[in-house]
Amino acid sequence: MKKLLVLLLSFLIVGMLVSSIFNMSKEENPNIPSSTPTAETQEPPLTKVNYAPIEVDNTTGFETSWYTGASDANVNLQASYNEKVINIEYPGTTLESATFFREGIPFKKGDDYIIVFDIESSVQRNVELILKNADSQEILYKQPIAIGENKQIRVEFNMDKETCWNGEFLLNIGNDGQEVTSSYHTITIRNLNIVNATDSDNSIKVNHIGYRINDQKQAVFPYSQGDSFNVIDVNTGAVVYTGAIKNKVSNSKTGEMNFIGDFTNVMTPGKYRIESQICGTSFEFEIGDHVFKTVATDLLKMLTIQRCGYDLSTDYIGDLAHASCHHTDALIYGTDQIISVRGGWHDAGDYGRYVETGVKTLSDLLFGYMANSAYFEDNLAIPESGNGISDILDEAKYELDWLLKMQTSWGEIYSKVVTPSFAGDIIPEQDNQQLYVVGSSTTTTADFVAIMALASQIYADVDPDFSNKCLEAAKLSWDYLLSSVNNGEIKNPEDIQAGEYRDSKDSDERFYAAIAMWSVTQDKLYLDIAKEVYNQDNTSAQGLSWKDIGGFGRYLYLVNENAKNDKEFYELMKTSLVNDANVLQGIAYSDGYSTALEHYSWGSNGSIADNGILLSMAYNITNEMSYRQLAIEQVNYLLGKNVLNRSYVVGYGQNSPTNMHSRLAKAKNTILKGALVGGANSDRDDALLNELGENTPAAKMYLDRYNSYSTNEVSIYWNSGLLHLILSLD
Ligand SMILES: [Ca+2]
Ligand SMILES: [Ca+2]
Ligand SMILES: [Ca+2]
Ligand SMILES: [Zn+2]
Repeated sequence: MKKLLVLLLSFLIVGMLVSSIFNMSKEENPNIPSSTPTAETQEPPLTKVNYAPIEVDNTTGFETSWYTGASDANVNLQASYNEKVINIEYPGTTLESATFFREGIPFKKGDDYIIVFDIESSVQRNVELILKNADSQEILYKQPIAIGENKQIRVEFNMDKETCWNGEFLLNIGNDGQEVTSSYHTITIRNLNIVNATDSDNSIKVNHIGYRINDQKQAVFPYSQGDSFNVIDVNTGAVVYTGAIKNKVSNSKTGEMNFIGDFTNVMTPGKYRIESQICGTSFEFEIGDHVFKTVATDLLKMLTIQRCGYDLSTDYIGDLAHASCHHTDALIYGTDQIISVRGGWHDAGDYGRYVETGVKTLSDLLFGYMANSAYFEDNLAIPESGNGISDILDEAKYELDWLLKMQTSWGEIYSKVVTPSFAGDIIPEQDNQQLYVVGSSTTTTADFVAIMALASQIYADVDPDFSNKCLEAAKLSWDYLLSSVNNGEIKNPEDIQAGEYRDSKDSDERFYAAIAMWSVTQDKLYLDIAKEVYNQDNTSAQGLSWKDIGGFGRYLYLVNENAKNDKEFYELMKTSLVNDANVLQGIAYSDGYSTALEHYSWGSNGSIADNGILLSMAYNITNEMSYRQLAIEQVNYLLGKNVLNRSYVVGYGQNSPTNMHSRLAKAKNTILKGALVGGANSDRDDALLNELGENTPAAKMYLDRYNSYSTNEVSIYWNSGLLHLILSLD
């Protein structure tokens, strides 16, 4: 009897309490939404783009983190992945008599959270949702909820207190003072998600620029509990496509779970964003035929900006306008001889000029032109626009003309033009140090032969005189090369601080040189030498980087109309290419972003572009569509579909670098628009990276800081790689 009286009394008190909270207007308690949304009501569009889900269910299917508690009540919990059924045998005397909770949720000061779950009860009743600091018991948020039939609860919460690492989600599910509550009933909770809406590292990842109409289109989601995503037309607000979030991939390179949403079927040109109830909203992007054209143009014009020894007015390069620089004669290191080596491109964030990287860059430009010669016309607003020649060939010729100056009278090629020390953060025309021509090697000599032979082929129609000049130069250096053995990598003298670009293996350069000579002359002698080089070192046909560059030779062979006449060597080259592509495919398939990179070292973005080029080459030779799709995914990575949700091309997409390591941009206090930065580097090659925690996943080892030169520098040969990739696909 006494117990019943206490019960009745507490029903009354709790009932009064609950009703007073319910009657409180939104103005009095801003934490209470004016209406509790249900699954049926349309959510207002989310305004934030970054959402990080907090793991509220473990992923093995066994529940470990959720509990029920009772003081004078009797409840038990049947929990499975994604569903918790609470049996309330006896509700106790107060709403607080029974609880359902989970601790260990971080609530960070200033961050916004979204909490979404479905709840139903076998009887109509009231419960109370509480977010609190489990250590201090301070209540952070409180909301009464009336439940019965299944409904969705959605709460938005801003953490305005000090960060609390042991936050708690709690429902008070004891006696709410209503008759019905005192009888046995169940409460079921499903699809519970707690999302940090401020965290920038976890959101829906898309290519920020866009997707071409017929390409595979995927977004990467950080989380899924069987939910779907919508593709929204930004202009009309209409949902144009709904798809499932699926294909969970555990990604060790990003430290995440990745889930994939495919919207390849959206093929109407327009501007879109992707939304999911749980993960929020992606950046906006385009679907269209020519989405990469503008970025490709600026990728090329970055090379114009890098021109050395040329007066570049604002007409051509805007804020980055600079006068002619480094045009004095250079001393040949260790001698008193001087030569004129004016011209060429500054390599990167520094003002050095290097044959190794120049030839890689030129290879990308000329192969890109071969793949897609109509892409750029004569109108890019560079100094040679309007001369009747495609501007990509004009830009390439600026470097080729410089390379010709690096040739000795006996055919050997000098390796670099540098100053004794790296310039400070000054504009190039203020760097008045003595110029030195340093070193020579068989790698740079073979590089020279390859690119001059290729240039002779490419310019034959547009500029026959130049084409002949290139071929003569190539032959002179070829003869020197044949009579020279590998003279090893070039190390800088002690009193020269410059990029080293050390390359101890010259078989790949020799292979490329021999194929390029064969390609332009069709003289079998060169092909025989290429085969000889390949037979001695079958890695000589691999690589698209400044160091290992033989892959350009391999592809140049495969696309030659006479290649198939030598069926055996053709198949050898084709198999070599396909094998390389299959290795990359394996790597890409184990990564939710389809990134074809195993190790994130210095210049990872350049490697990703190069690997994309290789996949694109494999597609062109085999017509195997999966290679092409993966090649496109490498473009997507570089333009924003990556763990950091960053476009790595300065000035393009959201969240692109603003503190790129470029002396010119720094001295001009502006950005180097159109430059691809080096990207994540798990080798910690600059001191700033030590600010990132010991366990930072490889693909997140990036800092948009000027002094993180090993992640945020620009270079001509990373730019050219992405440009070549786009040209090969577009
Ligand atoms: Ca032109
Ligand atoms: Ca090399
Ligand atoms: Ca090499
Ligand atoms: Zn210069």
